[in-house]
Amino acid sequence: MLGSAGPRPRLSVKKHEGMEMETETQTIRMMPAIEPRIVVVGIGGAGCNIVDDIYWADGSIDTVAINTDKDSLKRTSADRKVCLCRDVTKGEGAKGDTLLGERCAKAHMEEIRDALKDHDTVFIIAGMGGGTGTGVTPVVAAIAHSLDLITMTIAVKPFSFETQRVRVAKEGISKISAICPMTVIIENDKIAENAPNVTMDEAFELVNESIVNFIAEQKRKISEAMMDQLGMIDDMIEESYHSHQLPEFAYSLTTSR
Ligand SMILES: Nc1nc2c(ncn2[C@@H]2O[C@H](COP(=O)(O)OP(=O)(O)OP(=O)(O)O)[C@@H](O)[C@H]2O)c(=O)[nH]1
Ligand SMILES: [Mg+2]
Repeated sequence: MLGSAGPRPRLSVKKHEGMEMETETQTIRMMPAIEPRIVVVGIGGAGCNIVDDIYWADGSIDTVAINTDKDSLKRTSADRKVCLCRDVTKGEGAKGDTLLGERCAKAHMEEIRDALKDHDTVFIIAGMGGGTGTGVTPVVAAIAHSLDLITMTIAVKPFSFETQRVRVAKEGISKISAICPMTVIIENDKIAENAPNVTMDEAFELVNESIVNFIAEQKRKISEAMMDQLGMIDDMIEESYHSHQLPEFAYSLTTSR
């Protein structure tokens, strides 16, 4: 697997836990840690490589790997794996057949829905031009949409020398962006231009790393926005407390009675 030479220590992050702190006079209940419910779904070879990197980089993000290629899926580390139509693809991938990818995804819609539900935000990541990433991604984006999740798709465009795949990728990207307005296109070519002397695998690693960093940044922004909102809620509650907007049978401790 690219960028994963043997198991690395996984950062452990406490999920949604409150904490009690003892003082001399009282026990104070601290605010629970704010963790947005983010799930990253990697589809096909490229998507699964990137999800594997995210799995090892941040234990607080849920990861789902979806593939028609069972060996590739076996090598991928993720919280949840969805193997698509092993009987149909013999577990050997969709081999560039986007319609086959789409059909396989439609046969596993319930399993995919189950992996996405209970989250607020989903990032869908896939390389374009092959059968799995291109065929499955629109189905996953439509499921995310039906669940009302905040959805961003990150579609990786193949190198321009992968001529046949470039055409397929173009069609895939327009289909995906019609379903998911927040679609980000990452061009493998651009990275190769900026780092001209790298091998293809090294270029993949550079792109993958930049996507992992992008997701980390998005997570930080979402957490900050949630903290801000929590601050607003806190202020609002405090204001009603001090302005005596209480039910008539109640009283506030600051009210002089
Ligand atoms: N950035 C990046 N791009 C990749 C990586 N692996 C493959 N790609 C690109 O993604 C395109 C699609 O390849 P895959 O993701 O392997 O294809 P797939 O979706 O598995 O499709 P099938 O194998 O046909 O079922 C390729 O043409 C490459 O340009 C990767 O690890 N990182
Ligand atoms: Mg594949």
